[in-house]
Formats: sequence, C-alpha cells, structure tokens
Amino acid sequence: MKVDVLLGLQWGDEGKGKIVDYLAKQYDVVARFQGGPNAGHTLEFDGIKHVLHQIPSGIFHSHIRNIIGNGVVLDPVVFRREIEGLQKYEVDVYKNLYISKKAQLILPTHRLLDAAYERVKGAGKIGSTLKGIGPTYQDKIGRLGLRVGDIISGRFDEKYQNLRNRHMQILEQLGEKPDLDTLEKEFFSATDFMQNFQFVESEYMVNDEITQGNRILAEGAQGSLLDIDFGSYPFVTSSNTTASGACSGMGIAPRHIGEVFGIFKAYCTRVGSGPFPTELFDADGELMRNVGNEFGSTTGRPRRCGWIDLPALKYAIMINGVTQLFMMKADVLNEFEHIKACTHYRLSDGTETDIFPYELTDHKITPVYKSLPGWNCSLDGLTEYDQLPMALVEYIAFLEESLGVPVNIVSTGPDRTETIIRK
Ligand code: 2SA
Ligand code: MG
Repeated sequence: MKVDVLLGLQWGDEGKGKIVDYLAKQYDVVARFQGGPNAGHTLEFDGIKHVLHQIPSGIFHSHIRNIIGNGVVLDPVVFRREIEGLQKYEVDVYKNLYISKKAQLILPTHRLLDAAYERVKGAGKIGSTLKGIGPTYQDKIGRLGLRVGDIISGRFDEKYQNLRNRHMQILEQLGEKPDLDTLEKEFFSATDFMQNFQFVESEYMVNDEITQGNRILAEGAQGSLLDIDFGSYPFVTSSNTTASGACSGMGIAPRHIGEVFGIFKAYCTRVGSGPFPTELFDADGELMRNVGNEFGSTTGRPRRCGWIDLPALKYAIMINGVTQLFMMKADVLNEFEHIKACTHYRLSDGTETDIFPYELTDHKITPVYKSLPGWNCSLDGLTEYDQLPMALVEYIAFLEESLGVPVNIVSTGPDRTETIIRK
C-alpha cells in the first residue's frame, strides 16, 4: 500500500483538517510529519468545532492509529492541553495516539527565544505564531535539541538544563531575564503526563503498516508557500511543508508515496508578514475575511485575504507532484458578482511571468487578472457536483485547465457534510 499525502498549496489554512477528517474513513493511519503547535486544523461535525494543533486530524475516528512523526516539533504543555480538551469526546487517545521518540521537544525557552528574535527583527519580523517553532528546528539542525525519547532516557533533567542554560545566555544577550519557575513547573508536569502515551519508533511502525497493506494518510501542516526551501523565504515556517517532508518526517521512502492531494482555497489567505501579490485591501478582502471567518485558529490573528494566485499554485503543484486537487471554501465567494484569478505577474520592468520569483519582495509585482462571472447564490444543501451553479463549474474548469490537475473535491461549507465529491 502507498502513503497518500495531503498538503496545503497556499500559505496555510486551506482546510486540511476538514479534509483529513472527511477522508479518514478510508485510512487506517493518519500521521503528522512536520510543524507543531503553530498549526491549527479545524474540524466541524455534529454542530461542534474542534481545533487541533499537534494531534493528527484522524483522532475522532476510533479505528485510526494517529502518529506524531519524527519531523514534528512537539510542545508538551500544548499537548497536554489538547488531550484534556479531547477528553469530553470519548476519544481513546491512550490507544489511538503514537508519538515518535525522535520528534523534537519545544522547551519554554524556545518560545521565549521565538518572541525575542521577532522583537529584534522589528519591522522585518516574520509574524511567527510565537510557539517556539523556529528556535526548536534551529536546535534540531544544530544538533542540540531534545527529543521525546529523552523524556524516558534517565538523563532528561541534565539534558534539559544544558539546553536551557544555553538559551538563557542568548536571552540575556538579547536583553531578557525571564523567570522560568512557573514555565518549568508546567513543562515538567507536562512531560510527566506525556509518559502515559505510547512513544514509538514511528519509522518502523509506519513501514510495518505499509507492509501489512494498511492505508496511511500523511497530514501536512501550514502550506507549501511557507516551506523553508521553496516558500516566500524568509517569510516562511522552519520545516519542509511540501511532499518531500512526508518522507523525511515519517521515515518512508519516496517510492511508497501514492496520491498527493493538494488543498487550496477558492481564493487565498495569508497570516503573518511577507509578500502576498494578490492581497486585497478593499471591501472585497473584508468580505472574504468576514464570510470565510478568516482569523488564525491558533492565534486569532485576522488573516490577509486576496484572489487566487495561479503562478503560486502551479509552483506548489510542481514541487509537490500533486495528483488531485481539492478546492475549499467555495461558498465564501457566493456573494461576489465577479471572481478574479491571477494568471500572471507583471514585474517592475513591464515583463509578464507565471514563474514564482526568487524574491517576491524584490519586485513590485502587479498581478494580471482574468475575471470570471460569479455564481451569486447559496450552495447550501447541494450534495452532488452536477447541482453546482454553472458559473462555479466554469470557474473550476478554468482552474483545471490552467493548473493541469483535476479538482476532485469541492467544499461548500465547514461541516463534514458540506463536501462534494466529483464522481
Ligand atoms: P512560525 O510560527 O514560526 O511557524 O511562523 C512562521 C510563518 O508561518 C506562518 N504560519 C501559519 N500560517 C497559517 N496558519 C498557520 N496556523 C495557524 C492557523 C496560525 C494562526 O491555522 O490559523 O492561528 O495564526 C500557521 N502557522 C505558521 C506564520 O504566520 C508565519 O508567517
Ligand atoms: Mg490553520
């Protein structure tokens, strides 16, 4: 059996959580392979909205084994809070959740460093979620990090003190003298709590599942344009959010990858700083934000909104090898007379390109738009693709032609049931 990968193709918040939850019935395993508590995956069913940060979105299905892979950076304190939040829902987290021993731990001082680095950057700040993601991956690559397996190594305290002291020196250089007492109590109580869970060699587990013919879904977090290598650097997150991250973040070989599902919104959003060529600063952008409830599900920050960006999408499709597209939040555009799609960028020297530029910020990029008629009606209650309004079908046909990949799912609302499969 192959491992299918599900990824966001924009700057995150495309609706990955909803689709993982929707597709979960077809899988035996759901695994996260990168990111950490910066993610906010929203699932809605039975009138309740759930937001998951580090726990895979298959957790509400009792038949699914959920794995937090080695590529994840895990904050024990956030983990504990998430588990406690799930306890009222009859979710068997002790049985169905597995944590890689090789996942990196986010320390309280990683969070403090994240904030300090952002402060020092001033106007050039990344707009980080301040969850400690960047500093934790820095320590991973710097070969300094602590891993989940260290919690039970017998030398956890010593390893913790070494890294914490190092962090305190840096914080001091940056003019900070934090009091860690409360934070550390909370941290150690959370790492104790974590010991109730199954720590595994997740690479063995995943490969055994493959050998046994079980179906695995790798759940990406953030979006392709936030990828550390291919995103709008330096305004990116610190992990590989693209398909190759699923191999390194779970320990599976490229030949085991099957379908690559690319999730995108019918428009585009971004939270945090950095270039966003199709961003709207007018009433249209405001309408998208309000109708689409475009506020960060981790931080509550208002998300920047704009039209769909085809050069950026094509780039993400290429990097990921996307085999199927899923279009999310079509209903958010119900009220628009016209829908715009950016087909090219016009650069400051007047040339037009559909290549995603090396430095988006170096150019004064003007998006070149194609305008299409809006559908201007509600999508409530529609369950079949052939019930969709003609203008929406034409918008999808235009996207497929431009992007060269079929759109196989259209989401018409946040609830599990508001999902149309194209047969
Ligand atoms: P970080 O925290 O170091 O990874 O931030 C670096 C950049 O990555 C962006 N980023 C995100 N963008 C969209 N959604 C994310 N998750 C949350 C959500 C965000 C929230 O689902 O809404 O609640 O604000 C996410 N996580 C990281 C971030 O904005 C920086 O631009
Ligand atoms: Mg999100």
